[in-house]
Amino acid sequence: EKAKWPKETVDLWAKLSKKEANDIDTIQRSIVHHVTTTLARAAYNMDNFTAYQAVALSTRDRLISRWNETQGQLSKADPKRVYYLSLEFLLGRSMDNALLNMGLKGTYDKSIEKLGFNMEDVIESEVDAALGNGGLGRLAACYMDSLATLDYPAWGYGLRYNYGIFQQRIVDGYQTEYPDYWLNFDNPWELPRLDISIQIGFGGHVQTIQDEYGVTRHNWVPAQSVQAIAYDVPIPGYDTENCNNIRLWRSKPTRVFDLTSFNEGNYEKSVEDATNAEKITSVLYPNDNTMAGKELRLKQQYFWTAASLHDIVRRFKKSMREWSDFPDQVAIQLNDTHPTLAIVELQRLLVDEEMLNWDDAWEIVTKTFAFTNHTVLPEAMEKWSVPMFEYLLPRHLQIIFDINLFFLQKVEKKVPNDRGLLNRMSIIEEAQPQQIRMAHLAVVGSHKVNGVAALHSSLIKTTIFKDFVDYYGEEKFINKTNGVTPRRWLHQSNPQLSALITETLGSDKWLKDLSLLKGLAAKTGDAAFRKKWMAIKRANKVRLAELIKERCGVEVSPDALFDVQVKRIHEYKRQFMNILSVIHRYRTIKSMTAAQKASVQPRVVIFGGKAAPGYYIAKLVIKLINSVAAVVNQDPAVGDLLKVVFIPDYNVSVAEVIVPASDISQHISTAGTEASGTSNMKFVLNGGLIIGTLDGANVEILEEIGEDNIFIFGCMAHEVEDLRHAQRYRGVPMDPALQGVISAIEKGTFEDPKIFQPLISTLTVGKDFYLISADFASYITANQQVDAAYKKQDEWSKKSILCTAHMGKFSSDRSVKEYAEEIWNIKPYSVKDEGYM
Ligand code: KOT
Repeated sequence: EKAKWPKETVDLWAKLSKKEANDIDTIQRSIVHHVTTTLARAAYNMDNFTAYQAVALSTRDRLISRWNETQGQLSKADPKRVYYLSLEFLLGRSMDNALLNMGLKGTYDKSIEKLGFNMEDVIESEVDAALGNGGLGRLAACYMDSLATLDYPAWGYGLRYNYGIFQQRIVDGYQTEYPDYWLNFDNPWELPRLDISIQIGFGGHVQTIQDEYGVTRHNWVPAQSVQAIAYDVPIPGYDTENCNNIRLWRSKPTRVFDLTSFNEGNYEKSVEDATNAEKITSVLYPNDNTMAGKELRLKQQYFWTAASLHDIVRRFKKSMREWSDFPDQVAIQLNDTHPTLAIVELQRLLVDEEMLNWDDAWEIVTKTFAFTNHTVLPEAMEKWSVPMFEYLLPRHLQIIFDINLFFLQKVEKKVPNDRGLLNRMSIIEEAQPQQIRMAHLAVVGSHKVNGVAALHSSLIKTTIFKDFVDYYGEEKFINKTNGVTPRRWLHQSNPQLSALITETLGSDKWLKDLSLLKGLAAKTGDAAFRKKWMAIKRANKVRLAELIKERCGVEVSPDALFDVQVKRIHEYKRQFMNILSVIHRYRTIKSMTAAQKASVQPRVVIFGGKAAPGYYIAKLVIKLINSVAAVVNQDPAVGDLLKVVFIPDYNVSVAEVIVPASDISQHISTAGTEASGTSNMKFVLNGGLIIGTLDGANVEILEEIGEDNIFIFGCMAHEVEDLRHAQRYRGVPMDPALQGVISAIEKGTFEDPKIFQPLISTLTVGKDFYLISADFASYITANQQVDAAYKKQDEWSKKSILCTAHMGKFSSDRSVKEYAEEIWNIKPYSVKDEGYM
């Protein structure tokens, strides 16, 4: 104990644990030290990867100092914290981000340059942390950046998957999946906390007992248990000493359990149990916006929520407060329904283990939790079959049935004699077998429910949660429009533009107050500024052209219009409609005379994105894109007027190259299907224009940047139902241009047309669920407007500047502040720089 140490020992510790200095000499020494000791390499025998490892370790030392200081000061002050529970954290690379956020990038640049390395090459050696599918996981990462930057006391909780989202390679035009071996080399961005280990039970039975006061108590006796081991990932804020934490859990066999079988001589069983335990955190489910319904996924969800809650409760108990104070110390945000079991687990801990009565416990639970909904797609709604659930979590099932019973009793009291209503609102769906509706459970167990863009938040109130709005009232259902972090998505990914903005605005304050970008609007009339602005865009396009050459083997001109659609491949996102319009463009060019061709705006159409491995139609879309690319790119009649590329293995670090280089990007989901979208924000922030439907956050982007700076087309959300009906029952014919395109595919213009028949079938009149035919004509027109606008480069450059200037709203700082003030009721706590660990 420190208190017992003599003064000289205390002083010695204080002296030696002073933070590292950050001058070039100290940093160079720390890098070389890591090369020669930690990595055991000779300083003269190094490649870029070794340099990366050493720089990463040196950066990590500085991160850990801040992390320690922050967590130490927060433990003492013990303010209310928010816990962000997410099955996905799509962090991407860490080194560049950590150096920029800690203000050390410049010094490290110089330090390693003198050691014979170039920072950009070294950065390229880092593998992405890809523990997420797409928008939902990347949103969690942006929110962690903003929470730390704004000094909010916040922890993320997730799973440490051995394999993140699969690697995509294109073989003969088809997607093939390869495992993501991201942990093959040591991961310097995590701190293993082997001392923090929690037992998690599964299966077994429930004992019912009368306690000494005659009260019925339930005691769950699990049949198996696994260990959860903590791995901590430091998240440094930008321009602050604060450094938050994401705690990721890894599953390990329980030693006790393992040894029982082993000692009984049943070695095979002991090894099998061990393997089954490790399986829980072995792989991220690769489905975006669909529910797989697999037992292992349910195990992941319980393993993660139980470990996290145990940790949160243990931390709360250290403060010796009353249980009723729990919601004043703890806010828990549920990132979609994936962590909804946390609601049930907290109720179980309070009632079964802490002996609170049901109602008091339930009040604590509902005051603690809030729930974010990210999708209205029916195939994404989580439901768990009751028999499977009962087998894994028998006590939790009882609690869910009780929560449902008490809830439906209250509904019945408010609205008597409405069986239909009770059926619709029940947490249990009466199917064969019965199903647990996780979204209903999440709504009932939370005090606030939010959607992720204005349109989406109002849609959920009239569709999936309508009955709940009638019952609870409007105030429980709110909007929190998504945002993105300008640190990664402008400052880091587009350093030249960031520098120009800082120079123009006279300071870099905009990086923490994005509304300041509006100061750029005054510069649209400044021809010299416009020239600089467009030169940076061109440099970014040159860089992307190099990546395309390297990954696709296709040469593209940086003077063409770069047209980008990068996101998960899904029918509702309509990459299919995009490639159909590209075929239309190809056919149009082919039919032109040389004179006509002279006025065509050259375009490079860039696709990227992964399809869920079991999503047949989505994978066919990838094949079609590659087949079209193969024909178009080698057609001398087209030349540079049209190029098509599919960039394989789209991920965060590839996005950092693509986003700053886009002239126009496509956000063209059927209205009402894309909850928000977040890449739309990143593109516009980087001065890229967008073409899109009135869907998700596009609606609010239009509001901010004005209709002159965005290309909107297609039907509106409220028209979708009628259009589908008309198509189905009044046989509205297919759009003629679309018909022409389909005929071209069927004639074999792009490989054997048989391959694409299942795709084409989705457009059959009456079956075109995503309304490609209904929107096709207006889509083609909007694309022509893009071409015409791009030809007027001066006007285009003004639009581009105004796009960036008006994106202030879409910083994740704004989103996070709203959550903190309107849902979590937490306040910033700024760590004091005391210079000691
Ligand atoms: C659903 C189930 C499993 C995995 C992911 C999902 C999911 C992802 N649901 N919604 N999303 C996306 O979330 C983003 C962040 O809010 C939105 O911008 C996007 O529109 C959603 O599709």
